[in-house]
Amino acid sequence: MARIIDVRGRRVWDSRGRATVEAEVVVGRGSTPLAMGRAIAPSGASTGSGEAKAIDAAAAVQAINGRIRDALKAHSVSDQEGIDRKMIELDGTPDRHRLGANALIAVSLACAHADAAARKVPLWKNLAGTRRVAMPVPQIQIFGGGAHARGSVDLQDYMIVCVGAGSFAESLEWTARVYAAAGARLAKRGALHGVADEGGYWPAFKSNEEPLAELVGAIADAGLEPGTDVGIALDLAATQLYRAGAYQLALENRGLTSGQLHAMLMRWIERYPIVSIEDPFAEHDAAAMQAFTADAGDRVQIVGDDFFVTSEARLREGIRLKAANTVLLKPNQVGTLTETLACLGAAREAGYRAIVSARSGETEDVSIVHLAVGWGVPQLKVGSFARSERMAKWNEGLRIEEALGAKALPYPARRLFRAS
Ligand code: 2PG
Ligand code: MG
Repeated sequence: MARIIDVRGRRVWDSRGRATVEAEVVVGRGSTPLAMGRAIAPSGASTGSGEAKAIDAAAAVQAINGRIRDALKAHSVSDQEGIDRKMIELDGTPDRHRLGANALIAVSLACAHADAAARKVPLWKNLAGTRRVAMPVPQIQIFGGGAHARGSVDLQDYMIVCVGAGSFAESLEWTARVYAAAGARLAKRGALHGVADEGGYWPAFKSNEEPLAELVGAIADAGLEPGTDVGIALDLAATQLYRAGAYQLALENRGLTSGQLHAMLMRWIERYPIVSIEDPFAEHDAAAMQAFTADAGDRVQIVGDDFFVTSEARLREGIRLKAANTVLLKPNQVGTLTETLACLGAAREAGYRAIVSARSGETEDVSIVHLAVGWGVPQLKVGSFARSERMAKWNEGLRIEEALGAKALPYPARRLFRAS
């Protein structure tokens, strides 16, 4: 059994040029090093108030090199739950602000990598064990707005889901075509202004609905059938829109009540091939989530991100209320892999869907792809189809799909999104 010999932290930089924390966990038998695992904490821009709190990167490094290292030395690296519990106890705060959720997630993930490395298997395989797994279906951003592109469209993510694709690789092939077509359309009207935080085109539009029509146009330009081949997924990140008692659409100079926003989204579902809507209402607006789920939940996936913040307790409350039908899993929102898995377990028990997601502040770390595959989560969201912190993850998915080969379970896109 491999035990933890050393844990070290390092201050590194993320895709927004902000400091973050990397952890390395060295494991061995006796004092002889056998393997090392490494992971970097991501960070969000549109964060839910219920998220575990990241602390200053330098302080997180200090916590790793001090209290966390002391607590984890000699611990069995295969005991992920014990490792995570130990860090949670050591932190002792409900929002993990003493040691920092960034310190915790970096170490938690680095331990998972070290365990896999000691067994000489990829992380996804170590997590899957003897279970057969499928490749996850990507949600890929084409236009980025909201908190990731200040002063542009109000909605945060306009994404596509290749609902008719037969494999992960084919989903990426189609996405490349749609992404290029969307860029060409913007260029044609002189509105190509670079990309937002997650690599989606910087959205130069006059309304929040216009990007939907543009997406349909881009899908068709790419030679694909809107709805049949490629559907649309939205993340409103609506907590960010809520000010002074209304959902503010600054671009359109108007504020909407929950009821008006509900009506607008219902209209959009009628008009466009929308298959998934994330955070359609603010994190506190459970009544609106409930009403929307009752109306639209049998037609589209309704995803809670800020609404659930990967918290098992918040998800269980949402399940009780029948609010949303899908949970977004972001390990750094809660702090450890064990807590993320607990949230996934609660979702599965209740028949809720799950999506593993990266953050808007990312790095070359590709752990998230391994988690989705290894845990058998059928969907993955890591931003757009540009910038290497995003492409590194899509490319890692291609490697895993190749390694899985014929042993993979059927690719779940059509089962999830198209009634056959
Ligand atoms: C989200 C994420 C990723 P952030 O809201 O789903 O798109 O953004 O990491 O800024 O919370
Ligand atoms: Mg979100």
